[in-house]
Amino acid sequence: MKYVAALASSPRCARAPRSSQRLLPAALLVAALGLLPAPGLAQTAEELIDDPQTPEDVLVHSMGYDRKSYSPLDQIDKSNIHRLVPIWSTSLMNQSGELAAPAIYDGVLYAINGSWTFAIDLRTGRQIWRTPVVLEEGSRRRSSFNRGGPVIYEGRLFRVTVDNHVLALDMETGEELWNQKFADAAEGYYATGAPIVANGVLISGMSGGESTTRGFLDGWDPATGEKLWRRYTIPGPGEPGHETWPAGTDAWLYGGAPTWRSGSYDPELDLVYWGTGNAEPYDPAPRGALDSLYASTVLAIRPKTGEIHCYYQYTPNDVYDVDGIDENVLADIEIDGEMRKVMIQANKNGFLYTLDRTDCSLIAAHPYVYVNWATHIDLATGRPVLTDIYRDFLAGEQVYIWPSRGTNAVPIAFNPNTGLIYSTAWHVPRIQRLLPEPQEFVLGASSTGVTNRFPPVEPGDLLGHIVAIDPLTGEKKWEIPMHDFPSSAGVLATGGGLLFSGKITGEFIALDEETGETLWEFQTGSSVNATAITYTLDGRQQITVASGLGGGLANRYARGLVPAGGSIWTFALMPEQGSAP
Ligand SMILES: [Ca+2]
Repeated sequence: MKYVAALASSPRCARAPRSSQRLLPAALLVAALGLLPAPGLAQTAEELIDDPQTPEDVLVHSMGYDRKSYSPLDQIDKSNIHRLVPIWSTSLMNQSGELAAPAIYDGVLYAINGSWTFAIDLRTGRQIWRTPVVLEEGSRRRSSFNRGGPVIYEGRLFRVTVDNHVLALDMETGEELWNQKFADAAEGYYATGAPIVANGVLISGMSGGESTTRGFLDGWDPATGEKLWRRYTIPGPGEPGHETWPAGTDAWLYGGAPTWRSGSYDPELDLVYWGTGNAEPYDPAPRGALDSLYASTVLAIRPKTGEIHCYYQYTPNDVYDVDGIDENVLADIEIDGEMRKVMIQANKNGFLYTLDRTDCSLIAAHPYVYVNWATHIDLATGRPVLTDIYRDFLAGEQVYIWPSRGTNAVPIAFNPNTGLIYSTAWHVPRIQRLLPEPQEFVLGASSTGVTNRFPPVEPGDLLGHIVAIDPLTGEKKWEIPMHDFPSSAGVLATGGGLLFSGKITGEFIALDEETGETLWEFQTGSSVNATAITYTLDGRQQITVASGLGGGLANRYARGLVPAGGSIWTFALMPEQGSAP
Protein backbone atom coordinates (compact mmCIF):
# COMPACT_ATOMS: atom_id res chain seq x y z
CA MET A 1 0.00 0.00 0.00
CA LYS A 2 1.06 3.57 -0.55
CA TYR A 3 0.21 6.66 1.42
CA VAL A 4 -1.53 9.79 0.27
CA ALA A 5 0.66 12.72 1.25
CA ALA A 6 -2.23 14.68 2.73
CA LEU A 7 -2.90 11.88 5.17
CA ALA A 8 0.67 11.62 6.32
CA SER A 9 0.07 13.09 9.74
CA SER A 10 -2.88 10.83 10.42
CA PRO A 11 -1.66 7.32 11.07
CA ARG A 12 -5.19 5.97 11.48
CA CYS A 13 -6.03 7.16 7.98
CA ALA A 14 -2.71 5.98 6.70
CA ARG A 15 -3.41 2.50 7.97
CA ALA A 16 -6.84 2.27 6.43
CA PRO A 17 -6.06 1.02 2.92
CA ARG A 18 -4.59 -2.35 3.85
CA SER A 19 -7.35 -2.98 6.35
CA SER A 20 -10.00 -2.06 3.82
CA GLN A 21 -8.56 -4.57 1.40
CA ARG A 22 -9.98 -7.21 3.70
CA LEU A 23 -13.50 -5.79 3.55
CA LEU A 24 -14.53 -7.90 0.59
CA PRO A 25 -18.00 -9.38 0.81
CA ALA A 26 -16.66 -12.92 0.50
CA ALA A 27 -14.09 -12.31 3.21
CA LEU A 28 -16.77 -10.85 5.44
CA LEU A 29 -18.93 -13.88 4.95
CA VAL A 30 -16.07 -16.27 5.70
CA ALA A 31 -15.10 -14.18 8.70
CA ALA A 32 -18.65 -14.34 9.97
CA LEU A 33 -18.42 -18.10 9.77
CA GLY A 34 -15.33 -17.95 11.93
CA LEU A 35 -13.01 -19.24 9.24
CA LEU A 36 -10.81 -16.16 8.94
CA PRO A 37 -9.63 -13.41 11.25
CA ALA A 38 -12.24 -10.70 11.62
CA PRO A 39 -11.94 -7.84 9.12
CA GLY A 40 -9.71 -5.04 10.27
CA LEU A 41 -7.24 -7.47 11.77
CA ALA A 42 -4.09 -8.20 9.85
CA GLN A 43 -0.71 -9.88 9.97
CA THR A 44 -1.99 -13.26 8.89
CA ALA A 45 0.10 -16.40 9.11
CA GLU A 46 0.81 -16.00 5.38
CA GLU A 47 2.03 -12.44 5.85
CA LEU A 48 4.41 -13.55 8.59
CA ILE A 49 5.80 -16.31 6.35
CA ASP A 50 6.16 -13.85 3.45
CA ASP A 51 7.83 -11.16 5.55
CA PRO A 52 11.15 -11.27 3.63
CA GLN A 53 9.20 -10.63 0.36
CA THR A 54 7.50 -7.47 1.68
CA PRO A 55 10.16 -4.81 2.22
CA GLU A 56 7.59 -2.24 3.40
CA ASP A 57 7.13 -4.05 6.70
CA VAL A 58 9.13 -5.98 9.30
CA LEU A 59 6.79 -8.45 10.97
CA VAL A 60 9.13 -11.10 12.36
CA HIS A 61 12.33 -10.85 14.42
CA SER A 62 15.61 -10.75 12.46
CA MET A 63 13.82 -9.91 9.18
CA GLY A 64 12.05 -13.26 8.82
CA TYR A 65 11.22 -16.60 10.39
CA ASP A 66 14.62 -17.86 9.18
CA ARG A 67 16.35 -15.27 11.37
CA LYS A 68 18.91 -14.39 8.70
CA SER A 69 18.94 -10.72 9.75
CA TYR A 70 19.40 -10.02 6.04
CA SER A 71 17.51 -7.71 3.70
CA PRO A 72 18.01 -7.65 -0.07
CA LEU A 73 17.33 -3.88 -0.08
CA ASP A 74 20.17 -2.17 -1.91
CA GLN A 75 19.26 1.50 -2.27
CA ILE A 76 21.69 2.33 0.53
CA ASP A 77 25.07 1.06 -0.59
CA LYS A 78 28.78 1.70 -0.31
CA SER A 79 28.66 4.52 -2.86
CA ASN A 80 26.06 6.60 -1.02
CA ILE A 81 26.33 5.59 2.64
CA HIS A 82 27.96 8.98 3.35
CA ARG A 83 24.52 10.52 2.71
CA LEU A 84 22.81 8.43 5.43
CA VAL A 85 21.34 10.82 8.00
CA PRO A 86 18.86 10.59 10.88
CA ILE A 87 15.39 11.68 9.83
CA TRP A 88 13.80 11.35 13.27
CA SER A 89 14.50 10.17 16.78
CA THR A 90 12.24 9.82 19.77
CA SER A 91 12.62 8.96 23.42
CA LEU A 92 11.57 5.53 24.67
CA MET A 93 11.33 6.83 28.27
CA ASN A 94 13.33 3.99 29.77
CA GLN A 95 16.53 3.54 31.78
CA SER A 96 16.84 -0.24 31.70
CA GLY A 97 18.10 -0.84 28.19
CA GLU A 98 16.95 -1.15 24.59
CA LEU A 99 17.79 -4.67 23.46
CA ALA A 100 14.78 -5.22 21.21
CA ALA A 101 14.33 -4.41 17.53
CA PRO A 102 11.03 -2.83 16.50
CA ALA A 103 8.36 -4.28 14.24
CA ILE A 104 6.77 -2.34 11.39
CA TYR A 105 3.35 -2.70 9.87
CA ASP A 106 1.35 -0.33 7.68
CA GLY A 107 3.48 2.69 8.42
CA VAL A 108 3.48 2.14 12.19
CA LEU A 109 6.53 1.19 14.23
CA TYR A 110 6.02 -0.88 17.38
CA ALA A 111 8.72 -0.83 20.05
CA ILE A 112 9.00 -2.50 23.46
CA ASN A 113 11.26 -2.15 26.46
CA GLY A 114 11.08 -2.91 30.17
CA SER A 115 8.92 0.14 30.84
CA TRP A 116 6.64 0.63 27.83
CA THR A 117 5.10 -0.58 24.61
CA PHE A 118 4.97 2.12 21.91
CA ALA A 119 3.23 2.62 18.59
CA ILE A 120 4.99 5.33 16.60
CA ASP A 121 4.09 6.90 13.26
CA LEU A 122 6.90 5.75 11.01
CA ARG A 123 6.61 8.86 8.84
CA THR A 124 6.92 11.49 11.56
CA GLY A 125 8.34 9.74 14.61
CA ARG A 126 5.31 10.89 16.59
CA GLN A 127 3.82 8.68 19.26
CA ILE A 128 0.44 7.14 18.38
CA TRP A 129 -0.05 5.42 21.72
CA ARG A 130 2.04 4.08 24.57
CA THR A 131 1.09 1.54 27.19
CA PRO A 132 3.04 1.21 30.44
CA VAL A 133 4.48 -2.07 31.69
CA VAL A 134 2.63 -2.64 34.96
CA LEU A 135 4.44 -5.12 37.17
CA GLU A 136 3.06 -7.08 40.07
CA GLU A 137 3.37 -5.37 43.42
CA GLY A 138 6.84 -5.94 44.86
CA SER A 139 8.35 -7.25 41.60
CA ARG A 140 12.03 -6.77 41.20
CA ARG A 141 13.05 -4.56 38.33
CA ARG A 142 16.51 -6.01 37.86
CA SER A 143 16.94 -7.28 34.30
CA SER A 144 13.70 -5.58 33.28
CA PHE A 145 14.67 -5.44 29.62
CA ASN A 146 13.31 -7.27 26.60
CA ARG A 147 15.29 -9.05 23.93
CA GLY A 148 14.07 -9.80 20.43
CA GLY A 149 11.16 -7.50 19.82
CA PRO A 150 7.40 -7.24 19.80
CA VAL A 151 5.44 -10.06 18.16
CA ILE A 152 2.53 -9.02 15.97
CA TYR A 153 -0.21 -11.24 14.62
CA GLU A 154 -3.84 -10.68 13.65
CA GLY A 155 -4.06 -7.20 15.11
CA ARG A 156 -2.48 -8.06 18.43
CA LEU A 157 0.96 -7.26 19.83
CA PHE A 158 2.46 -9.85 22.17
CA ARG A 159 5.27 -9.44 24.68
CA VAL A 160 6.48 -10.60 28.06
CA THR A 161 7.15 -8.58 31.20
CA VAL A 162 9.92 -9.31 33.67
CA ASP A 163 7.45 -10.54 36.32
CA ASN A 164 6.61 -13.67 34.27
CA HIS A 165 3.59 -12.42 32.40
CA VAL A 166 2.81 -12.80 28.70
CA LEU A 167 0.22 -10.42 27.33
CA ALA A 168 -1.54 -9.17 24.23
CA LEU A 169 -2.25 -5.54 23.32
CA ASP A 170 -4.58 -4.19 20.68
CA MET A 171 -2.33 -2.81 17.94
CA GLU A 172 -4.79 -0.01 17.17
CA THR A 173 -5.17 1.32 20.70
CA GLY A 174 -2.54 -0.25 22.96
CA GLU A 175 -5.31 -1.58 25.16
CA GLU A 176 -4.53 -4.84 26.96
CA LEU A 177 -6.56 -7.76 25.57
CA TRP A 178 -5.32 -10.58 27.77
CA ASN A 179 -2.58 -11.21 30.32
CA GLN A 180 -1.36 -14.55 31.67
CA LYS A 181 1.08 -15.28 34.47
CA PHE A 182 3.27 -18.29 33.64
CA ALA A 183 5.77 -18.65 36.49
CA ASP A 184 6.64 -17.47 39.99
CA ALA A 185 9.50 -15.09 40.70
CA ALA A 186 9.87 -16.64 44.15
CA GLU A 187 11.04 -19.83 42.42
CA GLY A 188 13.77 -17.97 40.49
CA TYR A 189 11.89 -17.27 37.24
CA TYR A 190 11.84 -14.02 35.31
CA ALA A 191 11.21 -13.08 31.67
CA THR A 192 13.30 -11.15 29.13
CA GLY A 193 12.94 -13.15 25.93
CA ALA A 194 10.76 -12.76 22.89
CA PRO A 195 7.84 -15.00 22.02
CA ILE A 196 7.16 -16.02 18.44
CA VAL A 197 3.96 -16.96 16.61
CA ALA A 198 4.28 -20.15 14.55
CA ASN A 199 1.43 -22.00 12.84
CA GLY A 200 -1.08 -19.93 14.79
CA VAL A 201 0.42 -20.64 18.21
CA LEU A 202 2.13 -18.04 20.41
CA ILE A 203 5.22 -19.62 21.99
CA SER A 204 7.00 -17.99 24.93
CA GLY A 205 9.92 -18.92 27.16
CA MET A 206 11.40 -17.98 30.52
CA SER A 207 14.63 -16.76 32.13
CA GLY A 208 16.37 -17.79 35.33
CA GLY A 209 19.12 -20.24 34.41
CA GLU A 210 21.25 -19.18 37.36
CA SER A 211 18.57 -19.89 39.95
CA THR A 212 16.50 -22.94 40.85
CA THR A 213 14.36 -23.12 37.72
CA ARG A 214 13.25 -25.89 35.35
CA GLY A 215 13.10 -24.47 31.84
CA PHE A 216 10.05 -24.59 29.63
CA LEU A 217 8.26 -23.26 26.58
CA ASP A 218 4.56 -22.48 26.67
CA GLY A 219 2.14 -22.55 23.75
CA TRP A 220 -0.77 -20.06 23.88
CA ASP A 221 -3.85 -19.31 21.82
CA PRO A 222 -3.01 -15.83 20.50
CA ALA A 223 -6.67 -14.82 20.37
CA THR A 224 -7.67 -15.72 23.91
CA GLY A 225 -4.50 -16.32 25.93
CA GLU A 226 -5.60 -19.87 26.67
CA LYS A 227 -2.60 -22.08 27.43
CA LEU A 228 -2.40 -24.89 24.86
CA TRP A 229 0.67 -26.78 26.07
CA ARG A 230 3.83 -26.66 28.14
CA ARG A 231 7.06 -28.31 27.05
CA TYR A 232 9.56 -28.59 29.89
CA THR A 233 13.14 -28.49 28.63
CA ILE A 234 14.17 -31.04 31.25
CA PRO A 235 12.47 -34.41 30.79
CA GLY A 236 10.53 -35.74 33.74
CA PRO A 237 10.57 -39.32 35.07
CA GLY A 238 9.72 -41.81 32.35
CA GLU A 239 10.45 -39.40 29.50
CA PRO A 240 13.38 -39.94 27.12
CA GLY A 241 16.42 -38.06 28.39
CA HIS A 242 15.49 -38.27 32.05
CA GLU A 243 18.35 -40.76 32.45
CA THR A 244 20.76 -37.84 31.93
CA TRP A 245 19.91 -36.69 35.46
CA PRO A 246 21.00 -38.57 38.58
CA ALA A 247 18.50 -41.20 39.68
CA GLY A 248 16.74 -40.78 42.98
CA THR A 249 17.38 -37.03 43.21
CA ASP A 250 15.33 -33.95 42.36
CA ALA A 251 18.25 -32.32 40.47
CA TRP A 252 16.12 -32.35 37.29
CA LEU A 253 13.45 -30.20 38.97
CA TYR A 254 15.92 -27.33 39.39
CA GLY A 255 18.32 -28.07 36.54
CA GLY A 256 18.03 -24.90 34.44
CA ALA A 257 17.89 -25.27 30.62
CA PRO A 258 16.17 -21.87 30.35
CA THR A 259 14.63 -20.64 27.08
CA TRP A 260 15.48 -16.97 27.44
CA ARG A 261 16.12 -15.98 23.82
CA SER A 262 13.76 -16.78 20.95
CA GLY A 263 13.01 -19.21 18.17
CA SER A 264 13.24 -19.67 14.41
CA TYR A 265 10.49 -21.30 12.36
CA ASP A 266 10.48 -23.38 9.19
CA PRO A 267 6.86 -23.31 7.95
CA GLU A 268 7.52 -26.02 5.37
CA LEU A 269 8.80 -28.52 7.95
CA ASP A 270 6.45 -26.96 10.54
CA LEU A 271 9.27 -26.97 13.10
CA VAL A 272 10.26 -24.31 15.61
CA TYR A 273 13.94 -24.25 16.60
CA TRP A 274 14.57 -22.93 20.08
CA GLY A 275 17.81 -23.02 22.07
CA THR A 276 18.19 -23.61 25.78
CA GLY A 277 20.69 -22.27 28.30
CA ASN A 278 23.05 -23.82 30.80
CA ALA A 279 22.50 -26.67 33.17
CA GLU A 280 22.14 -25.64 36.78
CA PRO A 281 24.19 -25.66 38.95
CA TYR A 282 27.37 -25.15 36.93
CA ASP A 283 29.00 -27.38 39.54
CA PRO A 284 28.49 -30.80 37.93
CA ALA A 285 28.50 -32.82 41.18
CA PRO A 286 24.79 -32.38 42.07
CA ARG A 287 23.97 -33.33 38.47
CA GLY A 288 26.17 -36.44 38.61
CA ALA A 289 28.32 -34.84 35.85
CA LEU A 290 25.80 -36.32 33.41
CA ASP A 291 24.76 -34.69 30.13
CA SER A 292 21.78 -32.85 31.66
CA LEU A 293 19.38 -32.87 28.70
CA TYR A 294 18.03 -30.63 27.28
CA ALA A 295 20.36 -27.94 28.64
CA SER A 296 22.62 -26.12 26.15
CA THR A 297 20.63 -27.70 23.34
CA VAL A 298 18.58 -26.75 20.31
CA LEU A 299 15.11 -28.32 20.32
CA ALA A 300 13.08 -28.74 17.15
CA ILE A 301 9.44 -28.73 18.25
CA ARG A 302 6.00 -28.90 16.69
CA PRO A 303 4.32 -25.53 17.32
CA LYS A 304 0.84 -27.00 17.63
CA THR A 305 1.76 -29.42 20.42
CA GLY A 306 5.25 -28.68 21.77
CA GLU A 307 6.28 -32.23 20.80
CA ILE A 308 10.04 -32.64 20.33
CA HIS A 309 10.90 -33.75 16.77
CA CYS A 310 14.68 -33.83 17.29
CA TYR A 311 17.39 -32.12 19.31
CA TYR A 312 21.12 -31.49 19.36
CA GLN A 313 23.01 -30.82 22.57
CA TYR A 314 25.88 -28.43 21.89
CA THR A 315 27.53 -28.75 25.29
CA PRO A 316 26.73 -31.87 27.32
CA ASN A 317 27.26 -31.26 31.05
CA ASP A 318 27.66 -27.49 30.56
CA VAL A 319 29.78 -26.29 33.50
CA TYR A 320 30.92 -23.00 31.92
CA ASP A 321 27.53 -21.32 31.34
CA VAL A 322 28.08 -21.38 27.58
CA ASP A 323 24.41 -22.07 26.84
CA GLY A 324 22.85 -22.92 23.50
CA ILE A 325 20.26 -20.19 23.36
CA ASP A 326 21.39 -18.10 20.40
CA GLU A 327 18.92 -17.91 17.53
CA ASN A 328 19.43 -20.48 14.80
CA VAL A 329 19.68 -19.05 11.30
CA LEU A 330 17.79 -21.24 8.81
CA ALA A 331 19.32 -21.49 5.35
CA ASP A 332 19.26 -23.80 2.36
CA ILE A 333 22.82 -24.24 1.15
CA GLU A 334 24.72 -26.52 -1.16
CA ILE A 335 27.03 -28.99 0.56
CA ASP A 336 28.99 -31.50 -1.55
CA GLY A 337 26.71 -30.86 -4.48
CA GLU A 338 23.51 -31.40 -2.53
CA MET A 339 21.07 -28.76 -1.30
CA ARG A 340 20.71 -29.11 2.45
CA LYS A 341 18.27 -27.54 4.87
CA VAL A 342 20.55 -26.30 7.64
CA MET A 343 20.44 -24.25 10.80
CA ILE A 344 23.45 -22.22 11.88
CA GLN A 345 24.24 -21.04 15.40
CA ALA A 346 27.13 -18.98 16.76
CA ASN A 347 27.13 -20.70 20.13
CA LYS A 348 28.33 -18.87 23.22
CA ASN A 349 30.78 -21.76 23.69
CA GLY A 350 32.87 -20.31 20.84
CA PHE A 351 31.96 -22.75 18.06
CA LEU A 352 29.89 -21.94 14.99
CA TYR A 353 27.62 -24.92 14.29
CA THR A 354 25.88 -26.01 11.10
CA LEU A 355 23.21 -28.67 11.67
CA ASP A 356 20.78 -30.45 9.36
CA ARG A 357 17.47 -28.97 10.47
CA THR A 358 15.41 -31.93 9.29
CA ASP A 359 16.98 -34.30 11.86
CA CYS A 360 19.22 -32.08 14.07
CA SER A 361 22.39 -33.92 12.97
CA LEU A 362 25.74 -32.13 13.04
CA ILE A 363 27.30 -31.10 9.72
CA ALA A 364 30.11 -28.73 10.76
CA ALA A 365 31.46 -26.94 13.84
CA HIS A 366 34.32 -24.44 13.80
CA PRO A 367 35.65 -21.98 16.37
CA TYR A 368 34.83 -18.34 15.56
CA VAL A 369 36.70 -16.97 18.59
CA TYR A 370 39.63 -18.20 20.67
CA VAL A 371 38.52 -21.38 22.49
CA ASN A 372 40.45 -23.27 25.17
CA TRP A 373 37.86 -25.42 26.99
CA ALA A 374 37.59 -27.89 24.07
CA THR A 375 40.01 -28.76 21.29
CA HIS A 376 37.27 -29.32 18.71
CA ILE A 377 33.84 -30.82 18.17
CA ASP A 378 34.01 -34.50 17.22
CA LEU A 379 31.89 -34.78 14.07
CA ALA A 380 31.27 -38.50 14.65
CA THR A 381 29.87 -38.16 18.16
CA GLY A 382 28.74 -34.52 17.96
CA ARG A 383 30.45 -33.90 21.29
CA PRO A 384 33.15 -31.40 22.27
CA VAL A 385 36.56 -32.89 23.09
CA LEU A 386 37.46 -31.36 26.43
CA THR A 387 40.85 -30.01 27.50
CA ASP A 388 42.51 -30.32 30.91
CA ILE A 389 40.65 -27.22 32.05
CA TYR A 390 37.72 -29.42 33.03
CA ARG A 391 39.98 -31.61 35.21
CA ASP A 392 41.52 -28.52 36.84
CA PHE A 393 38.09 -27.00 37.45
CA LEU A 394 36.86 -30.20 39.14
CA ALA A 395 40.00 -30.18 41.29
CA GLY A 396 38.95 -26.80 42.67
CA GLU A 397 41.44 -24.69 40.76
CA GLN A 398 40.62 -21.23 39.42
CA VAL A 399 40.38 -21.63 35.65
CA TYR A 400 40.35 -19.16 32.76
CA ILE A 401 37.74 -20.31 30.26
CA TRP A 402 37.92 -18.91 26.74
CA PRO A 403 35.53 -17.65 25.64
CA SER A 404 33.37 -16.44 28.49
CA ARG A 405 30.89 -16.09 25.67
CA GLY A 406 31.44 -16.09 21.94
CA THR A 407 28.73 -13.46 21.44
CA ASN A 408 26.76 -11.50 23.99
CA ALA A 409 23.31 -12.90 23.25
CA VAL A 410 22.73 -10.84 20.12
CA PRO A 411 21.63 -11.88 16.63
CA ILE A 412 24.11 -12.77 13.91
CA ALA A 413 23.51 -12.12 10.21
CA PHE A 414 23.74 -14.50 7.24
CA ASN A 415 23.93 -13.25 3.67
CA PRO A 416 22.69 -16.03 1.38
CA ASN A 417 24.65 -14.51 -1.52
CA THR A 418 28.04 -14.59 0.19
CA GLY A 419 27.30 -17.67 2.32
CA LEU A 420 28.99 -15.92 5.24
CA ILE A 421 27.97 -15.39 8.84
CA TYR A 422 28.63 -11.94 10.31
CA SER A 423 28.82 -11.67 14.07
CA THR A 424 30.05 -9.52 16.87
CA ALA A 425 32.31 -11.67 19.04
CA TRP A 426 33.92 -11.46 22.45
CA HIS A 427 37.57 -12.02 23.33
CA VAL A 428 37.11 -12.19 27.09
CA PRO A 429 37.71 -15.17 29.42
CA ARG A 430 35.56 -16.22 32.35
CA ILE A 431 37.49 -16.78 35.56
CA GLN A 432 35.64 -19.52 37.41
CA ARG A 433 36.15 -21.67 40.47
CA LEU A 434 34.03 -24.18 42.38
CA LEU A 435 32.74 -23.02 45.74
CA PRO A 436 34.78 -24.72 48.47
CA GLU A 437 31.64 -26.26 50.00
CA PRO A 438 28.49 -27.49 48.24
CA GLN A 439 25.92 -24.72 47.97
CA GLU A 440 22.87 -24.92 50.22
CA PHE A 441 19.62 -25.19 48.27
CA VAL A 442 17.40 -22.12 48.61
CA LEU A 443 14.36 -22.04 46.33
CA GLY A 444 14.58 -19.07 43.97
CA ALA A 445 18.13 -18.08 44.93
CA SER A 446 21.26 -18.11 42.79
CA SER A 447 22.57 -21.65 42.79
CA THR A 448 25.48 -21.93 40.35
CA GLY A 449 27.86 -23.52 42.87
CA VAL A 450 30.77 -21.47 41.51
CA THR A 451 32.30 -18.04 41.70
CA ASN A 452 32.98 -16.35 38.40
CA ARG A 453 34.21 -13.01 37.17
CA PHE A 454 35.77 -11.27 34.20
CA PRO A 455 39.30 -9.85 34.23
CA PRO A 456 39.65 -6.08 34.73
CA VAL A 457 40.08 -4.06 31.55
CA GLU A 458 43.27 -2.15 30.83
CA PRO A 459 43.23 0.69 28.28
CA GLY A 460 43.84 -0.67 24.80
CA ASP A 461 42.88 -4.25 25.63
CA LEU A 462 41.59 -6.34 22.76
CA LEU A 463 38.10 -7.39 23.91
CA GLY A 464 36.37 -8.61 20.79
CA HIS A 465 35.90 -8.59 17.05
CA ILE A 466 33.39 -8.27 14.31
CA VAL A 467 33.93 -11.33 12.16
CA ALA A 468 32.92 -12.62 8.72
CA ILE A 469 33.17 -16.42 8.66
CA ASP A 470 32.18 -19.33 6.43
CA PRO A 471 30.07 -21.65 8.59
CA LEU A 472 31.02 -24.75 6.59
CA THR A 473 34.80 -24.33 6.47
CA GLY A 474 35.38 -22.08 9.47
CA GLU A 475 37.48 -19.82 7.26
CA LYS A 476 37.37 -16.19 8.34
CA LYS A 477 37.11 -13.74 5.47
CA TRP A 478 38.01 -10.88 7.80
CA GLU A 479 38.09 -10.01 11.48
CA ILE A 480 37.96 -6.46 12.82
CA PRO A 481 39.40 -5.99 16.32
CA MET A 482 37.49 -4.12 19.02
CA HIS A 483 39.60 -2.55 21.75
CA ASP A 484 38.53 -1.25 25.18
CA PHE A 485 34.93 -2.45 24.79
CA PRO A 486 33.38 -5.62 23.37
CA SER A 487 30.22 -5.26 21.30
CA SER A 488 26.75 -5.95 22.60
CA ALA A 489 24.91 -5.31 19.33
CA GLY A 490 23.53 -7.64 16.69
CA VAL A 491 24.31 -7.46 12.97
CA LEU A 492 22.06 -6.65 9.99
CA ALA A 493 23.34 -7.47 6.49
CA THR A 494 21.86 -5.81 3.39
CA GLY A 495 21.85 -6.24 -0.38
CA GLY A 496 23.77 -2.97 -0.58
CA GLY A 497 26.93 -4.77 0.52
CA LEU A 498 26.70 -3.28 4.00
CA LEU A 499 26.62 -4.56 7.56
CA PHE A 500 24.96 -2.46 10.25
CA SER A 501 25.93 -2.95 13.87
CA GLY A 502 26.73 -0.84 16.91
CA LYS A 503 29.12 -0.09 19.70
CA ILE A 504 28.59 -0.20 23.42
CA THR A 505 29.66 3.46 23.42
CA GLY A 506 26.67 4.48 21.31
CA GLU A 507 27.96 4.55 17.74
CA PHE A 508 25.66 3.02 15.12
CA ILE A 509 28.03 1.80 12.41
CA ALA A 510 27.98 0.61 8.79
CA LEU A 511 30.73 -1.73 7.60
CA ASP A 512 31.80 -2.82 4.14
CA GLU A 513 30.69 -6.44 3.93
CA GLU A 514 33.74 -7.24 1.75
CA THR A 515 36.40 -5.96 4.14
CA GLY A 516 34.85 -5.06 7.49
CA GLU A 517 36.00 -1.47 7.04
CA THR A 518 33.84 1.07 8.88
CA LEU A 519 32.30 3.28 6.19
CA TRP A 520 29.96 5.38 8.33
CA GLU A 521 29.02 5.95 11.94
CA PHE A 522 26.61 8.01 13.99
CA GLN A 523 26.51 8.62 17.75
CA THR A 524 23.05 7.66 19.05
CA GLY A 525 23.48 9.08 22.53
CA SER A 526 23.59 5.99 24.77
CA SER A 527 24.67 2.45 23.80
CA VAL A 528 23.67 0.29 20.83
CA ASN A 529 22.71 -3.07 22.37
CA ALA A 530 20.05 -3.96 19.81
CA THR A 531 19.92 -5.03 16.16
CA ALA A 532 18.92 -2.71 13.32
CA ILE A 533 16.10 -3.34 10.85
CA THR A 534 15.65 -2.01 7.32
CA TYR A 535 12.53 -1.55 5.19
CA THR A 536 11.00 0.87 2.71
CA LEU A 537 8.61 3.76 3.28
CA ASP A 538 7.04 5.03 0.04
CA GLY A 539 9.60 2.93 -1.75
CA ARG A 540 12.54 4.63 -0.01
CA GLN A 541 14.91 2.49 2.09
CA GLN A 542 15.14 3.40 5.76
CA ILE A 543 17.03 1.93 8.71
CA THR A 544 15.92 1.97 12.34
CA VAL A 545 17.86 1.06 15.48
CA ALA A 546 17.26 1.49 19.20
CA SER A 547 19.83 3.01 21.56
CA GLY A 548 19.93 2.51 25.32
CA LEU A 549 22.45 0.89 27.65
CA GLY A 550 21.07 -2.30 29.13
CA GLY A 551 21.82 -5.86 30.10
CA GLY A 552 24.22 -6.95 32.81
CA LEU A 553 27.31 -7.28 30.64
CA ALA A 554 26.89 -4.10 28.63
CA ASN A 555 26.46 -2.31 31.95
CA ARG A 556 29.59 -3.96 33.32
CA TYR A 557 31.69 -2.30 30.61
CA ALA A 558 29.90 1.00 30.03
CA ARG A 559 27.90 1.97 33.12
CA GLY A 560 29.08 5.40 34.16
CA LEU A 561 30.83 5.95 30.83
CA VAL A 562 27.81 6.51 28.60
CA PRO A 563 24.45 8.13 29.35
CA ALA A 564 21.54 5.80 30.03
CA GLY A 565 18.09 6.35 28.55
CA GLY A 566 16.32 4.75 25.63
CA SER A 567 15.67 6.27 22.24
CA ILE A 568 15.00 5.06 18.73
CA TRP A 569 16.56 6.43 15.54
CA THR A 570 15.48 6.25 11.93
CA PHE A 571 17.86 6.96 9.06
CA ALA A 572 17.50 7.58 5.32
CA LEU A 573 19.65 8.94 2.52
CA MET A 574 19.82 12.71 2.33
CA PRO A 575 18.74 13.65 -1.22
CA GLU A 576 21.56 14.74 -3.49
CA GLN A 577 21.44 18.44 -4.22
CA GLY A 578 18.99 19.17 -7.00
CA SER A 579 17.37 15.75 -6.96
CA ALA A 580 13.94 14.81 -5.70
CA PRO A 581 13.83 13.17 -2.27
CA1 LIG B 1 8.36 -7.70 5.38
